[in-house]
Amino acid sequence: MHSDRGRVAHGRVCRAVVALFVVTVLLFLPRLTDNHGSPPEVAGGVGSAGPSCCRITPKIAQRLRWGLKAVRAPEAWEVTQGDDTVVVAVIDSGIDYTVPYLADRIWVNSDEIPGNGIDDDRNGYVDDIHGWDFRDGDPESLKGSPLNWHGTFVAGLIASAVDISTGVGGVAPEVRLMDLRVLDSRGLFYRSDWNKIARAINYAVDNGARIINLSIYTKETPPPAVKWAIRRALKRGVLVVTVAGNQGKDGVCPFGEIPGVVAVGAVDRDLKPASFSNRGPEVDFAAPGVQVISVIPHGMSIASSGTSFATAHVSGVAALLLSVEKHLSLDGIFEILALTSVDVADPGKDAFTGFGLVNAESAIEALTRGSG
Ligand SMILES: [Ca+2]
Ligand SMILES: [Ca+2]
Ligand SMILES: [Ca+2]
Ligand SMILES: [Ca+2]
Repeated sequence: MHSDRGRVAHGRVCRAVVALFVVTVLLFLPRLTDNHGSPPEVAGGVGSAGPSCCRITPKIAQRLRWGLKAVRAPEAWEVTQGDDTVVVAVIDSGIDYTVPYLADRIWVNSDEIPGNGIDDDRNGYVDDIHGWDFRDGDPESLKGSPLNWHGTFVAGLIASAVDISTGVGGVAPEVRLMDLRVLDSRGLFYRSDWNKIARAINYAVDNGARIINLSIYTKETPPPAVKWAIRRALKRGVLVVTVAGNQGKDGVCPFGEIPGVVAVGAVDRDLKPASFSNRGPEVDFAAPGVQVISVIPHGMSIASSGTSFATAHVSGVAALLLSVEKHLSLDGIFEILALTSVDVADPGKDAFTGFGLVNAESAIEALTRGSG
């Protein structure tokens, strides 16, 4: 009996040791196989300073709703809140479109039957009903690895429903959002991910997006495949909007150095350039990027800061313009935005804010005057 019990106990210990060994190997295996033992090199990620305020009372909301007011979105809504045929691709960390504010805003690929395992529209992606998760290599941001909050927040600033009590509201609440996830659960991407970004850009262009919102920073010059994809997007008349960057330094992030890409700096509610906002001759416009409100996965609203969020405001204003005039060229969009922006910071075009703070009301007015 005693020796039997001893053998049983010994067996249990052995099994526990073996199990521990297996778990340890499984935990470290992915790291060991990535880049032959060294951790993958971070090439970029979310363009934000992180969430900073997590409980929004109506009073705070009223104060923080300054972003929509500053770009004169409510005035522009008298003409248009956006058209559901205008699609903005959000290349980011994925969108939680089950958040009620975003539920009806997600783009639906009507040529694709979801969940049947067939690439019905033969675009190379099986069951891509709202976009594609290039991070996981699956059709769905909400399944697989957990979402970083950033993409949902950006999507909300572009097109969420407007809710006065929480301060949440997108600049163009009736346009559609294409969800192209490239960032991981930490909001990062790695050197080995550049081709995912190139493919996401190509997907946006090939599947009908008019605007690509690229609220991600990169530490290094994008490789030729990405530059080629961006140039192709621009040639096809797809507006590419990106961050100035959040390092508070001279020189914008490399996406913004590519000719034709719109680079956006951040201002605060006094319309002063944010201290973190990078500057340079490539900065085209400024928009609200300090303590702006939007939603995060599971539906909570928070306030956060970064040129990512300024970028989303400019995408929203451009989406309103395209909602009024679908055949507007990229030069046309740029010209209207430049002519109607409100001069802030140093007089005239300046390195922090470019042509100035985008103004949806004046832009729509100029467009309807021009085409009427
Ligand atoms: Ca497909
Ligand atoms: Ca299908
Ligand atoms: Ca996934
Ligand atoms: Ca200025």
